[in-house]
Amino acid sequence: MRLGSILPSHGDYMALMSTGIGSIENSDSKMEQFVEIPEGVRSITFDYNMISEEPMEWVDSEYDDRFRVTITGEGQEPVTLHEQTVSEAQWRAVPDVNLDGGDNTAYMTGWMRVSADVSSFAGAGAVRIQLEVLDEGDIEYDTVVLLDDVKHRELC
Ligand SMILES: [Ca+2]
Ligand SMILES: [Ca+2]
Ligand SMILES: [Ca+2]
Repeated sequence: MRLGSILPSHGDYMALMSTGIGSIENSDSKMEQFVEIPEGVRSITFDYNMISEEPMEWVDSEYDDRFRVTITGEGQEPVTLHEQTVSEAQWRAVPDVNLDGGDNTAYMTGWMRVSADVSSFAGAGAVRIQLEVLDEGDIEYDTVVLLDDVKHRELC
């Protein structure tokens, strides 16, 4: 699978989440999974590449799409493991990607590796891990997040 000239960070496959294509009513997109984090697991790691048409025209505006990863323990409030907003990202142009709507100048963060501490949830029963790509302020200018190489890491 590929999006323009963008290739997966590992292997041949990657997952795509979007505020446009494939999302409900052309807006937010959500993936969630209930998992048990085994005793001794310290962190989860994943790679993501955020692509958006909001840059550079709408950086630091009220249009500020975001990618957010949260973890929620049984009966607890969600804890944010990672959040990337359009306004806070470092962007580079991807001339061969044009998402539906918006304009024709798309930018990407490039593949970023996240390692998030989940040690306090290890051995504590089922947790919900939620990944969201959120439209903030508009639904015209879309944002896509590519995901790859999701893993957990044991304490050693
Ligand atoms: Ca477009
Ligand atoms: Ca743009
Ligand atoms: Ca948007």
